[in-house]
Amino acid sequence: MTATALAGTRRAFYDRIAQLDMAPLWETLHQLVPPSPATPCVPAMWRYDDVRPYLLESGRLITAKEAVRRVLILENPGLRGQAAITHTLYAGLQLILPGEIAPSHRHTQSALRFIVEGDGAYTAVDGEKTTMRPGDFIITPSWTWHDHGNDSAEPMVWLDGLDIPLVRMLDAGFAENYPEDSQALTRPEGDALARYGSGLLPLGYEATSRTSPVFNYPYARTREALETMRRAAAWDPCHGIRMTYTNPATGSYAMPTIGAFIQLLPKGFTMAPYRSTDGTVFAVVEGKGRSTIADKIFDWGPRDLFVAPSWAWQTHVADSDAVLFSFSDRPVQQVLGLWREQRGNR
Ligand code: 1HN
Repeated sequence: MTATALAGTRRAFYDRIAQLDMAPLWETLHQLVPPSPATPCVPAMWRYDDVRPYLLESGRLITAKEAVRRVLILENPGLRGQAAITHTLYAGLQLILPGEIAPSHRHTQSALRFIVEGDGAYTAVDGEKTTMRPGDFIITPSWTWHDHGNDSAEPMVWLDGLDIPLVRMLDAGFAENYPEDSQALTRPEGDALARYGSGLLPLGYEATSRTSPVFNYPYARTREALETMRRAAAWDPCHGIRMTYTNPATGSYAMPTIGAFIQLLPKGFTMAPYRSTDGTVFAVVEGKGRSTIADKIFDWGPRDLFVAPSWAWQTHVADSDAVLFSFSDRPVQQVLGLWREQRGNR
């Protein structure tokens, strides 16, 4: 048989087996097990100044109540239409205006909030309210009731991060609405932080879930920790001072599916190149700088957002002291034994 004849015979064979819902592995084997991650996710950046007018415009188009959650999804340009910023994670910017309530519901998807703008709106999670301030890291564990409200006089905006694409892939999504807009509160504000987040734990406490019992990690405390550490700590050549938000009862990540980090980059320092298999979303809290992600260069300032795909080289430079928040699916990859990282030379 000539090569062309053989190709034709194979094609006809593929067509025949397709009718039995079968396909030849040898045609796709190399794509199925690439030598290194071949993600459709691309490096991308959202400048807050570009996005903010549209966010406020959405506030004139729909109420928080009608929308349930008034969010503009940050779609990775390589993953359009999938509500995904990386292959496993969703990100969006949520707006809640003075006087509004985003009604209570719960779902198996875990969520994090990182507060971007405004001061004094609240979120209620699992029977407790917390006031949100810029830079606060707040979690909504899987299957906990949560609603948001804005009793302040200003619009409030935060970054939402959820494991939606991951849970979708696992077909493990459930959701339900609370019978009223606001859930019943069973504990005073600050209870969880006092009880579990003060270097103390209740006598005999045993973790009943993988998710942290602390649900607001206030920026004031985080920032103070970074500031104190900088005086003693050696800077990591790739990360500056980078810390993981943890579950105080287990020492592990705050949530089982999403890892979150905060890092201080010193002024004028060029970080060494770094890459890891967890595609990572970054939110700039303070400072100005530049990140090279694969072949893209992003100049960033406060409130800007960018994403680094799996296994893309990243290098950060801070023009002034800078604080970056970030999140990824690292806990999932680590528990499955899949996570890899590589450090480059400066
Ligand atoms: C959700 O419940 C929130 O509670 C935000 O604020 C974004 C995106 C998809 C599905 C549920 C929230 C969400 C979400």
